[in-house]
Amino acid sequence: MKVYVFKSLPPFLWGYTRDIRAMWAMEECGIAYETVGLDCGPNGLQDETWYEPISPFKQVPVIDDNGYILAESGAILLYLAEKSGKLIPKDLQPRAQVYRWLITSLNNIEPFALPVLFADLQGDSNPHMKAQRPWHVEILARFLGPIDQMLAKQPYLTGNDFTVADIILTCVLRELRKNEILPKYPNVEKFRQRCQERPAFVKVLNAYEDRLGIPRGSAL
Ligand SMILES: N[C@@H](CCC(=O)N[C@@H](CS)C(=O)NCC(=O)O)C(=O)O
Repeated sequence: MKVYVFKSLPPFLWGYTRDIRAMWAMEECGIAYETVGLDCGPNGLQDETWYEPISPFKQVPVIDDNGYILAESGAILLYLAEKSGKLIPKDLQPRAQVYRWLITSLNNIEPFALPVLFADLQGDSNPHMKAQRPWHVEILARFLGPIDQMLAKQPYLTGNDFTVADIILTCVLRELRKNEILPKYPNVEKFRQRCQERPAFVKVLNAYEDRLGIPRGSAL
């Protein structure tokens, strides 16, 4: 399988990009893959016209499974899990809980985590984002508080088994990994660390840093 990923990035984006999600899931599912590297220019990937038939929005990640093209990190992870029969239960009801937590991560948490990250990265140069930061942090509390209580009782989002929903939530939480928010939710932070200690994540992050030509640990 091919996966379209970044091979160059400005430093402020190191470790935040969504190509990590796809590669991490492929490693966990035991799917052999080769990467196709793209350079992130001043306009992101928007000038890469050749890439438009593969990704209409000109974004990564995209996978190419023997000519079958799929974009969107959440859809890609569900496809990889269902194709391999790993990281997702077989029965409908427990499987639907994986959909639920994957969608919660992308649809409830990430829409507020990302503006906080942008506020932190852009600082005074973006007063609009900076002014909205406290409100975004307040909304995040609505989600992270109950998840913290849940993760006090179980290691992963749906219980004892690691699933693709845990990959997505970990990567969304990584958008907050350098600010003051996660230490307020110790079980959430322990969950993030636990997931990041998995050999598949460590392998993917090392390869990510090597591909970008940046020092080991700089995208962690
Ligand atoms: N909802 C999409 C978002 C993809 C996305 O925003 N990718 C970013 C990197 S993390 C990208 O390719 N940016 C380059 C650009 O937009 O020009 C997903 O989850 O896959």
